[in-house]
Amino acid sequence: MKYTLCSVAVAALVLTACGKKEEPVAAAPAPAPVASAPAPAANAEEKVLNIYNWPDYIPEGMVAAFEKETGIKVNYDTFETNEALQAKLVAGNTGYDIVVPGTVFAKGQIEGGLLQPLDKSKIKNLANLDPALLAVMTKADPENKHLVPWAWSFTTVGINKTKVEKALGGMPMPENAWDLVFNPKYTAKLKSCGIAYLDSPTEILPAALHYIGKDAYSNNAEDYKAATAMLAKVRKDVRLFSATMIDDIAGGKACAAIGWAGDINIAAGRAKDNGSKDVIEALLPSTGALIFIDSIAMTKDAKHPNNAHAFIDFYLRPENAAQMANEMTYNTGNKAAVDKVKPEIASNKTIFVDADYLAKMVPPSSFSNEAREALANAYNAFKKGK
Ligand code: N2P
Repeated sequence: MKYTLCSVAVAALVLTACGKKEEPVAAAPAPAPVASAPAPAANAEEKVLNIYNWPDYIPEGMVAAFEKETGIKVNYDTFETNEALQAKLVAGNTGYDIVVPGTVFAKGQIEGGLLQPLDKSKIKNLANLDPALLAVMTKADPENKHLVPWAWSFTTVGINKTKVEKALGGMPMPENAWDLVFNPKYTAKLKSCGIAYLDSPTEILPAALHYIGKDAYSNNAEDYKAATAMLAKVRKDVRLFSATMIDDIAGGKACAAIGWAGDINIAAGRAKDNGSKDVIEALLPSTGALIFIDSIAMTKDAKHPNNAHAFIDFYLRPENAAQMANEMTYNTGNKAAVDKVKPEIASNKTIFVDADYLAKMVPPSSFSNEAREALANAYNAFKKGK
């Protein structure tokens, strides 16, 4: 698995804001069969596709390129946490054809019948994917029937090194980067330049559990107590909770964050584009960061399955996967795209992770429904306490 995940290239998807979702057209009553009537076309589907994905996850122009090529109008909306997507799927009638859950949630969504299997015969470009990544995903989707990787990366500590060094005032950087966001010795100093946390129980608690030496995906509520006791000590030093912290980091509102490596890389690029000389980077904590694999899936009641398959196949083309890696700084697990990835992306160890570091990372697992509820309660209590 080390070797594979490392060798994975990148893929990408498109985005653009989508306007209002079109209401599905009500089906007309079927006419009585007539012997001479022609069979309906296999893909007689309205030319619409409704996608629900994370923000900052698709290169500009990719949706437009798909629309131009296929004549399919894409409505592209975004969600900020796995919890938000989960709530939509459970409520039902989402109106979305394609959603992109992390595998930590997708496992339960598959088991609960919220997602439907894909027709692999319509996704020829599946062959471009790294089998090692697909093997890791069988933990959530045992036969790789429902999920196709959109991108994988890891939750970690991101810093504005320039500001952090200044705020630490000569104190050396810790050996374990998680100390910067979890150890009061450091947070007390970094609160002056701003600490940001992702705003999600299933992002923060696993990192906290891992930091205190517990299983990051423990389903044991006793472990959550230990994690929240640790978190309580740094609560007053956390300035903001956000799933969209790119501009907060790039713009100087936060100097240390628990965030997604790709988004921290985007923040680094954005700060540079804005003329900042500060060094912003995603760190590789000595005890390991937490891998996530966000996966394309089709909702159980998708109205446009043919269009959904066409889009997945389009996304898996090597040139599109490479564009995703190059522009969004996430790894897509598309092997056929590797030689199209820019050298500065291919050599970035937070996108193409070295095998020895990969071995230290925490692979994704899952939580039971009860555990997720307990995590949410623990997290909300943590956030409220100050
Ligand atoms: C957003 C990336 C989402 C990663 N830019 C977390 N699943």
